[in-house]
Amino acid sequence: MARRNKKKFSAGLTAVLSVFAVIIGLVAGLVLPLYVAEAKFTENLTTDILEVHTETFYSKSSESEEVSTAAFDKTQAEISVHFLELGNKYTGDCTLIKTGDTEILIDCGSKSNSVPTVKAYLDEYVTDGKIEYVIVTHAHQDHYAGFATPEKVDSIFDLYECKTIIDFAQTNQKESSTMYKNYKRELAAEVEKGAKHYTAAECYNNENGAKRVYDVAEKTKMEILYNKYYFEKDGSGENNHSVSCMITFDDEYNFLFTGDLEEKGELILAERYKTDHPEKDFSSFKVDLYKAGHHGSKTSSSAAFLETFKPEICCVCCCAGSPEYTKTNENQFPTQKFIDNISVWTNRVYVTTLCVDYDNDEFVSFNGNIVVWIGGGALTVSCSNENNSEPLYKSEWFKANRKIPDSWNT
Ligand SMILES: [Ca+2]
Ligand SMILES: [Zn+2]
Repeated sequence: MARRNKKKFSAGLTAVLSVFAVIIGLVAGLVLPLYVAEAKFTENLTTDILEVHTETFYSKSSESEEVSTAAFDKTQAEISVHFLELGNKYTGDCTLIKTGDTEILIDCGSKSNSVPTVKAYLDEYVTDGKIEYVIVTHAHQDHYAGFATPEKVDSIFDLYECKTIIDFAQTNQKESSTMYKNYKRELAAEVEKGAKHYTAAECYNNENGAKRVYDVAEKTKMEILYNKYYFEKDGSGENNHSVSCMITFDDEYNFLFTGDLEEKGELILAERYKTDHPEKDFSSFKVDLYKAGHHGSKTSSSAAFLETFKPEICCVCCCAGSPEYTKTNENQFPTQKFIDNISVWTNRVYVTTLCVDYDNDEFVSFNGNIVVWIGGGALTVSCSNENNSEPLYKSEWFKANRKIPDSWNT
């Protein structure tokens, strides 16, 4: 009896389950594709609609002034550009670009004691232990300290297998400078282990195995841009020796990095970029992302340079409002001049770190680690500081320390 009942129950259950299976099949077969199509369609709509989903995207086709607030989703990112905080009160650059298993690391400042902070971040992304491309823009501590550590301190070259290293072709550093000697030693050791090393001058000239344009990944190109100061020293300082590059994703998105290049270098770069690219229409050509030259200094991001590249998003690597270089408030990074110049093109300006009390070593995240990434056909800015993912002009620091430019005042 019990057995029969059970069998009867089982037969009934099987029938019910079969009906469910048919329904689930129908849902999976018919409704889900519609849902997915709808989701894909929605991604292409304006940001107003996407706000319903609590995420806002900036997409190429959108004219909206909305800024993104979505969290970084590395499983969705086809390419991501990361501007890192450096674990101390000092301004410096360190940018990671990742697409697939390929990473490009541009610079590693601000001090040798930033290396553990940078390593903790990189380890999340450099999952194969190999950094395919390293660019060292120029021989200033806030850009190359992480490569130029004392012998007993691990450098980036000690920590990762760096495959291709592209660095500055000129420097005013003396051979006797401790940090420069450290750099040469660490670089030579990495080359000894198999790294390829080229200067930006060799890259631009396609010499000695170096390339001007690298196909770094399936959809990603990296072009080393012209700089007169790869070929002759700039006696006025190190900044104009900076290696500059344009990274292009999917023939559509352009990311521009110019190290600490200053106005005279910028103008030469912009003019040569136009003659090197006769196929581009510079009345409409834009870069989607520009790392503010020289940390938002008043001597970089010059008006004519920006007019060539028309940045849509700008990230500033600095400890904002720090007296590290000057006591004059308006000339502290990001400077008033920089803000006035960039404001002509965009109000989407983000800043990594904020100085609180320089003398007492106090600093906090401004936007924190900033990630600009492409996934699902949209370009999104994500900030590690959950309390501030807004652009600079909305911040209390900005309101207290900078004059709002006319073009941001609408
Ligand atoms: Ca890798
Ligand atoms: Zn710098």
